[in-house]
Amino acid sequence: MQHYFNPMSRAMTTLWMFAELQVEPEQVLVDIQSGETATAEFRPINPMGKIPVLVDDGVVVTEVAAICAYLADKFPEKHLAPELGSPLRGRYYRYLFVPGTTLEPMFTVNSMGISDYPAMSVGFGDMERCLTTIEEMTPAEDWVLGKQFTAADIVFGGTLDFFVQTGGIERPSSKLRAYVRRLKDRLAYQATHDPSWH
Ligand SMILES: N[C@@H](CCC(=O)N[C@@H](CS)C(=O)NCC(=O)O)C(=O)O
Repeated sequence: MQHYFNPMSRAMTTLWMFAELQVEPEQVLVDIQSGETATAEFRPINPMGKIPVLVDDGVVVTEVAAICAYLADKFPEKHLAPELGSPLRGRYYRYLFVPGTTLEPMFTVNSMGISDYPAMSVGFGDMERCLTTIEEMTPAEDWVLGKQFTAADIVFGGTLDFFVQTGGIERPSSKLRAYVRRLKDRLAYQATHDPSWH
């Protein structure tokens, strides 16, 4: 497996996923600052010119959430996903998908100072709804599926960690701060993140 990554990117989340699995892929460092994602070598791998990318036996997987979900299913013995067919799978998917499809676009638009958009038709609605959803979805104890830590915590929790760290969430609740603290206390988080984030 090749993992195309850069430490100053969303690929930190997939790096963390590998650390939780205790699996070591071949790491391919992509210099996004110098435009390596736009080269003739990289674009055929991901026409979006984005990292992270996972290549597993010739199969290309892009998107943080898809890579984490793929890896959790590839290594079922690590128990980073609820079993196939379990009703918990619905909750698991919700936490995997809501960050990239709904929260990230809202926080990006907000950081650009754009407020003139049709809340009814854009997928993210508005900031008030996103913050209420985050608060409702944040677990008061343990992890998003209860006692079992899963890839959904890496994707959803990792996104909240980033929003808090970068000021996107200006006033995180004590419940949210405690959840992020639990994530940061994990050895695999600490092994993959710069100490200034711990
Ligand atoms: N939707 C993608 C976003 C990936 C993304 O935006 N990656 C950025 C780094 S954080 C990137 O590769 N930028 C390089 C570029 O656009 O040239 C995902 O979830 O993986």
